[in-house]
Amino acid sequence: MTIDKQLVWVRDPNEGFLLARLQELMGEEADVFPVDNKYPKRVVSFDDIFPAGDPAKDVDDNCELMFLNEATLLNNMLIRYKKRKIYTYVANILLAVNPYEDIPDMYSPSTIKKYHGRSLGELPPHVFAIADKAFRDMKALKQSQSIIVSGESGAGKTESTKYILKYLCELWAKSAGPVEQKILDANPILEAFGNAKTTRNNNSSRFGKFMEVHFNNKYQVVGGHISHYLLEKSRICTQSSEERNYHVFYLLCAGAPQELRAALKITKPDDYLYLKNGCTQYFTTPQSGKKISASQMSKQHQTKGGLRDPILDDVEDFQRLHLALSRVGLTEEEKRSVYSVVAAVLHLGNVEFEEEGGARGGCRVSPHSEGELQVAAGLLGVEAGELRMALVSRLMQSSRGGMKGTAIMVPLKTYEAQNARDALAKAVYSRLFDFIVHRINTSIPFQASSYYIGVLDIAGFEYFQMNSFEQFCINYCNEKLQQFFNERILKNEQELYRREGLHVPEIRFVDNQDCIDLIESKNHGIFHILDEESKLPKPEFSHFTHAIHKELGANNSRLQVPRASRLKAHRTLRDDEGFLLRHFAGAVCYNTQLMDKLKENGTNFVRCIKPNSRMVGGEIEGSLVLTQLQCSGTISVLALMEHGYPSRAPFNDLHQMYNQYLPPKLQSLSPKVFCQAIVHSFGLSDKDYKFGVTRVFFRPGKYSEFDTMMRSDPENLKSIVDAVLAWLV
Ligand code: AOV
Ligand code: MG
Repeated sequence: MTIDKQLVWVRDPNEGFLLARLQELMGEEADVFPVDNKYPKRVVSFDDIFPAGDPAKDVDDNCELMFLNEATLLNNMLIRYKKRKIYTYVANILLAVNPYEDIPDMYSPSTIKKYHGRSLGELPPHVFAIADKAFRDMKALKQSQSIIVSGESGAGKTESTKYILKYLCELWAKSAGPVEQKILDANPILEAFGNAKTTRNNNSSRFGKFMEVHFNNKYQVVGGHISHYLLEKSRICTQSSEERNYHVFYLLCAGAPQELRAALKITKPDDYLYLKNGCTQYFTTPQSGKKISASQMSKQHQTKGGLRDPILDDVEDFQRLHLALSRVGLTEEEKRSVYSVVAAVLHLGNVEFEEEGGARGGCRVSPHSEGELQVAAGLLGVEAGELRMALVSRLMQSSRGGMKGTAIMVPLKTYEAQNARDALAKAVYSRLFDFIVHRINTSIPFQASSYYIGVLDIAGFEYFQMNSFEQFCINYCNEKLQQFFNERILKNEQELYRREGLHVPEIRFVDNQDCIDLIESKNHGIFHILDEESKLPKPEFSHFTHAIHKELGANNSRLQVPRASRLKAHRTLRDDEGFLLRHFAGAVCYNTQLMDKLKENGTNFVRCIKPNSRMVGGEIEGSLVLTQLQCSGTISVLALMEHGYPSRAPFNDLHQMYNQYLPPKLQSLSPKVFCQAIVHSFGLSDKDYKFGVTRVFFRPGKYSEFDTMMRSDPENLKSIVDAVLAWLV
């Protein structure tokens, strides 16, 4: 059948969607001509064709699109990105596309002021608007709030988190007082010790954090607290090629003053085995954000060879770290101790072992690294002899008849001593990280807090060529967070509509509960099997993998045996070498005191999107963005919002919030009648709101119109009051 040549979006594997004209409909498919004639005409299934609306028009809230579907959502984001509008909403959820460049005035003090006290949707979408909403919800609902920032590695979570904290601290501080400054100072410190360059992000957070800003009953900032999760420890000893260890090691080697480096016996990064896998790649300076030329760098501090980065200013970053450590209250002596521990880890990494020979079959510290051992022991404040013994032998307690017997020293083989050394380095560094977070927390003054706003920023979903236990944990966290999002936004929302009798059509979404069960189920989850394996006298990779497939493999669509053909991005694995878990974001311990917190609080979501894999500004790849939108559940939310009511307020709350603006005569109405009266009189169309059993619901964007009117000039209010009075009569 030939039809009117309607403009449509058709799915395309590279671009996400292509604009095309419908040519002919044939059964389940249609013949289409892409508008851009560099693409050939094609036959496309109806499932992959979406109505286009006006493809040149962009909107702030995707729910305002004339046709609401994944193609129009993607198009809206792409055309906005090209205009440097990086933010959009899907109802109350903020989508933030990483601009990879500074956008003038985007986060300036004047922009902060502009967003103060304004409802979501009054001004262009912004991360500040979400921070302001969290604050206003905290006040109105008298409930602590969480802002959950998610997205894959490099999508912009940490930067967004910093802007949210900046907004909260700058706007509601009594004055620019000590609490706010300390919360802001925490970031360069945490990043120096907990961030590193990976192939996906030059300043990748290798730990998760939940930063709380506490408020008193007058809603002024009175305190702060940081919780941290899952620091990646393997990085301390090894990094993949093109990746680096934690920033602080390079700051110390290349940025610290000569006197300090001499005292710590620190030379250049290339001299340390733990830093050997450094990269040559270009990357922006993580902390100062400033680019400098190689010639600007002090020659004396430049690092050589594979580790040199022409635009990284280690000197300036070291100074920033030093200052921030002072500001959170570390004395000169304490700072010296912190640097000593960092240096000790490097020296420890250079301690090598060799077979001792003889009947005992043990090993000894190689004579050429004896000096390193001495320095490491000195910096850690332990006896070199004790450290040596601890590295090359293991204490074993014999037992007889349940009684403890004599302790004997068992010599270790070379590879065992290497493992012991690495385990010690990891333990020392991660304790140092704990200490630093603890010190930051104790330095933040804390008065009686009534509520808080917590911002969650965890390491994003990731997969590398080699994915270890730590990627598994990171991805598991992301999986849990996705489940929370599904629950809060998709399940609970639909349940609420049902309870309140709104008759909104049901939306299906990808439920990831089965994936979570696969990991954490008590008797046969992956964690359980791992736990069992670790209790065996001789745990083995192949045995563990076999157990996983045997216990869980049959008929489990989430679990697969990796095959070289399927694992383009992965190393080729033999069947006994691993397993492939299909995460929500594609085929590739959590703290429960956190999940509970999130469940208690009001939630606000920021979904960060990575625009391209080259990490450059101005470039956006449709299919990459589309995959992230699909995986993050955003498309499902869009479907829900096509008929849904994202803003809602209990009658009592609305009554409390607005009765101060209305004359006493109206204030005495019961909350429900009060709400009915003002909503009816306000002039919203019937489609824009619905009355449930306990609350009133608004279509996307409508509550903000309503709120703005209610709080705006008296003339508006007067006309509303007149209309209410007329309605009541
Ligand atoms: P992530 O936190 O989501 O990744 P980041 O917040 O570290 O990602 O962002 C990565 C890089 O993108 C930053 O270092 C900046 O160069 C740039 N960037 C991000 N947001 C902005 C912005 N709003 N304006 C300008 N540049 C930005 V990870 O921690 O790897 O999961 O684990
Ligand atoms: Mg990060």
